[in-house]
Amino acid sequence: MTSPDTTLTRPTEGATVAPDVSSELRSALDERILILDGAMGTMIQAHDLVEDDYRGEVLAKHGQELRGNADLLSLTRPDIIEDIHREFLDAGADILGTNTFSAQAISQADYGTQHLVREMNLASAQVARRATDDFTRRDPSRPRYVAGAIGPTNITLSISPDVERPEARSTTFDVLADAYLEQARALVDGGVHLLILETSFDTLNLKACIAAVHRLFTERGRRWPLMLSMTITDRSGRTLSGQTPEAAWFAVEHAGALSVGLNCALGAEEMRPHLAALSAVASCHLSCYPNAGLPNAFGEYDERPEHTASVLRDFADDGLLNIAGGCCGTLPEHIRAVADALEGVTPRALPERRPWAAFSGLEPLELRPETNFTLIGERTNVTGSRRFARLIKNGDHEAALQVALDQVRGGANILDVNMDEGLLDSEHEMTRFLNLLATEPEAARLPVMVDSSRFEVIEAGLKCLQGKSIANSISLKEGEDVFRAQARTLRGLGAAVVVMAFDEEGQAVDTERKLAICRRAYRILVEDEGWLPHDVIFDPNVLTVATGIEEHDDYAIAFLEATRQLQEACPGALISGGISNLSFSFRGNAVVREAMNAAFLYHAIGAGLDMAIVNAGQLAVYEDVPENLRGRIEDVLFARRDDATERLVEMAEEVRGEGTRRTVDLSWRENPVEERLRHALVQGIADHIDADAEEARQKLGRPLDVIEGPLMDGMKVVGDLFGDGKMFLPQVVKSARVMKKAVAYL
Ligand code: THG
Repeated sequence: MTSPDTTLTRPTEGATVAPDVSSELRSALDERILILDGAMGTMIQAHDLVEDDYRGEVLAKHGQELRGNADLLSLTRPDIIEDIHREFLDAGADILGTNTFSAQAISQADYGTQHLVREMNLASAQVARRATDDFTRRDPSRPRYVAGAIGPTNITLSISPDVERPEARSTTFDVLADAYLEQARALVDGGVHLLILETSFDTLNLKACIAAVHRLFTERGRRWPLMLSMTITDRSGRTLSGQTPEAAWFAVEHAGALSVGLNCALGAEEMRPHLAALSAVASCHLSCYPNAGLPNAFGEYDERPEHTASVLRDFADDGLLNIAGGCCGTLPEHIRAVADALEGVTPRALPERRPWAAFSGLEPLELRPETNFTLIGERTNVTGSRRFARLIKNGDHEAALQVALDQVRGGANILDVNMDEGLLDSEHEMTRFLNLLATEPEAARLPVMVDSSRFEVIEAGLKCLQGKSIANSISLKEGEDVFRAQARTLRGLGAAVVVMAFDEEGQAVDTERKLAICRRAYRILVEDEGWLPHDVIFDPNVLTVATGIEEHDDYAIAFLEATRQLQEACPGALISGGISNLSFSFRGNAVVREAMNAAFLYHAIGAGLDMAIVNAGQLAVYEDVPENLRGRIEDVLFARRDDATERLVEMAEEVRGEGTRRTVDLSWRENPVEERLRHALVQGIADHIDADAEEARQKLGRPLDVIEGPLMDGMKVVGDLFGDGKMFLPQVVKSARVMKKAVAYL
């Protein structure tokens, strides 16, 4: 028995794979702004097609309604699709998008036509190629191209389909990637010249598509040029899944795309600030194909072609365009007007790639040269926090999320998440927690560092994150082959990587081995595997000092020295460390631990450390560590005396206490009001600021005297400490908050 569907002839034999046109396209893009076609949907609607048109012969007996499944028409009414393509070519389009926006198994499942995915894509590519080949033949001086169009699908990987269960997802990264792969494979077999991954409303979907396409490239031993196009859903300037255009760009930079840009949802006018934002960061070509304005009361697009064209012309004049066309509601007249308006206008010059690191969550995090220091919050770690471990084990996700929020509010720029615990299903917990984190906008702003000693857990974590994330960590522990394979997987997922100074021989403890291992890893990653240096983060192992074991005496020195030398040895790479490891031997004595961590961090930053995993929000200020304690700590750090550990242990007994957060040491409240204000500013304590400001006002007279007097004096201290590297930006931000509160009160 044959079902009607299988009577379709598989056009595989007739398939012609397109030649590689990347260099041709790149030189065309140097010369002029290339024109994309307009909307397929609107043009199809104008044909008033009925159910039978969608069914054709092959689906005559299909059990479900098919009207509205536009991509089927490439199989059942290729004549109409070819006519539409020709109208757009005639209007001046250089590049046609295939009629395949929803032609993957996930979207097609709605119509029960997922078995036709390959045929639909082959047929769509071929019908578009018939049109472009004809135009190119007639005017070889102006070749036309077919871009295989891949839409976002009807699911979103970053958002729960169930309001009751925010951690739930409709499908997985891998299932989505497989669907994209099937589609992309058929498109290239059908002869498309390039691929356009468009209307991206969730960058995690887009990353799954990029992973699929890269798999295809590996499979075929060649690349096809990629266009990426995101959709900013509304005037909020965010994608549907909440990302800014910059954050999205950093997350997909690894795709090596020919272009990135915006399409759909907005008219050209509304796109301007978002396109400008993208242009400021994207080092590839820039595209824009807006809707014909915003929909009117009837949901129709009625922006006049001249208007669309004049706005795009403005963009071009401002150096924001390399590729332009139209999305929903744009007709051949729009494309003609756009092509005319952009004729002869100089395209946007390809910018240099920034020479610094960038990560993202919902928002971007750039480590510009002037970036003081980057804090990675350590508390969302089941091995690093008994409390967090308990919350995860008990399934108290609300409170676990609050731990992340506390790190953010404490000044973390990145969140380290670790679920490595023998009794936990770490992959499952990582996935669940990261999915949950994505629903908390304040925490989801930040990039995530996925921390695990099991590579599968890292991979699982990265597949939940739409931003540019960091894998923590890999090493040469299991040799070079495993290292390379893991690095390739991470790169395919668009992650940056922490490399621990660890090799086949074990963990590096002295400066020479730390350097030698990092150098070797750098050679492999940057010189062989083509990693960007700033996607590589070296961790030269912060090891515990003051253990009473003599061999450990030089651990801090070795870390600092390795940090200093790595900057020259591995140019461009970043250096990080887990600071709290240093003080494990003083577990239970928070005052000493915080003081040790603060002093070590201060010296490590001085040595060139770029970022550190710390207990954000509980960082002591170096200058505030009492001088005698600081002296004894520095004796330990720099192995300045044989009895350094003993002397620190001795003092530790005297200062035993609970540390910054839990101690309610209110002795500073007894000082004169000017000093109290200074203390509050430096420490970022807002609790008493209103009362103190009031007291100062009564003492000094006018509110302005308080602001210009003790408050400004306090901020000057903050400024000086910051200038000397003794305070970090997050601490300064806290000070600024206190200042603001005082001023508001006054
Ligand atoms: N390098 C890299 N990643 C790392 C580390 C590193 N990840 C894990 C760790 N080291 C950094 N994170 C922490 C987290 C917590 C603590 C130390 C390092 C810590 N926790 C308290 C303790 O164990 O005493 C827990 C106290 C509590 O239960 O609240 O000190 O070096 N790349």
